[in-house]
Amino acid sequence: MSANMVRDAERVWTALDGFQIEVPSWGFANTGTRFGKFLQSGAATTIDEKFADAAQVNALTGASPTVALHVLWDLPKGVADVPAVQALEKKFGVKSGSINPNLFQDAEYKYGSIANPNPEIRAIALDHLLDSVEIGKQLGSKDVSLWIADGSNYPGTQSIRNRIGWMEEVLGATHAALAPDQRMLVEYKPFEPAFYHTDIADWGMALELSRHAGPKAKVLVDTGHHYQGTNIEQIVAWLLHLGALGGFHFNDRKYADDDLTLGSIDPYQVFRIFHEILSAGKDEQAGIAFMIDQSHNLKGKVEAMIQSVVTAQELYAKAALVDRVTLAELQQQCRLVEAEECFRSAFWQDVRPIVRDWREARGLPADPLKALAESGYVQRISEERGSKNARSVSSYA
Ligand code: LRH
Ligand code: MN
Repeated sequence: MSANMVRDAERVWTALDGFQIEVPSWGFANTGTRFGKFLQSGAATTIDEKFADAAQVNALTGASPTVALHVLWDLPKGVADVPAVQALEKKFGVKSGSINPNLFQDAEYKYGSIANPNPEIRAIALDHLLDSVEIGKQLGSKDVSLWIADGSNYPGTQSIRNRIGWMEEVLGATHAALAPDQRMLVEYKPFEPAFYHTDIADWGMALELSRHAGPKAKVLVDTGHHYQGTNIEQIVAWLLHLGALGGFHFNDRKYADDDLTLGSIDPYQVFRIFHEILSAGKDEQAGIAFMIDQSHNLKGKVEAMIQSVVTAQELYAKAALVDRVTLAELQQQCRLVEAEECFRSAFWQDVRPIVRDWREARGLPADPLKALAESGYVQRISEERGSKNARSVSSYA
């Protein structure tokens, strides 16, 4: 093995030993679009099944020890469901990760939740946020991750200014309820389900709202929540510079918030984001939450989740191979082509053999997807869950 190969292996192994990415419970459930759902017999419908699938992904990849929970989908009885979730954590050996409130599906949120003109509705939304904070406290979860779908569909129908003030009030009260080691992550999204204005539409709005809320509020970057052509890694660089980057929802897209599997359309995008992260100080890197946020409408859900974790590991490993010392010199001297080649050559490098060796050295299967196929896990859950899933509705409306 050449000295370069030994150096590369060390860099990749060190990077992978520190890399974890959270999987979303809803990524294992039957999801669809407004045009329908293609039910899968093996899909998870109960929180038990979601923990079982998350544990399978972690067992085969060694990189996803936590599962993100959506409160109304996973803890419909709120705090009362905490003991049951704690029992599942013990049974399956994966911890509850970020707590995601649901402020978008209930009828009373038609004109918004925390930005709704009606103070009673805002109070209901705040209650749900405070429940979510309490659930996080009892489960020992660090992050309460907020996506606010609020907005409007027609110009002139809502006061954008008033809504900012209402959001600040509710987010301030939510921040005040956080435990010392808890954080709230503010996610932005330019549109959908609102199609004229969205109250938290971009990183600037999320940044100002999190700053106004307090020091435990940070910005969450969902890679699918940007207009075409947006330079996402530049937003990441800014948020790092401002100490405001809380974490990511990774997925991929060709058009809008398509929630496709990570790296399936533009893997170079994820590589460029990881490069910004790995170029940051160790303390800055420490607080950044990596999470997957996808809905697997066509692919097998457990396969797609394993494929996404493996792809994230490979792209993180590639980013770890960038010779950042040489790159900094070339950038400083504006030696453009050499700098680009220094940067890009890491992306072109096939890290899969090194990653396979790392897996085996860590007692993990060299090829997680192959191991899943050989385990018969998907066949087993399809048989166990098939009849129940067959009864669930496929139409969206
Ligand atoms: C909104 C979003 C948000 C989740 C939801 C499942 O598009 O990205 O993070 O709550 O997807
Ligand atoms: Mn998201």
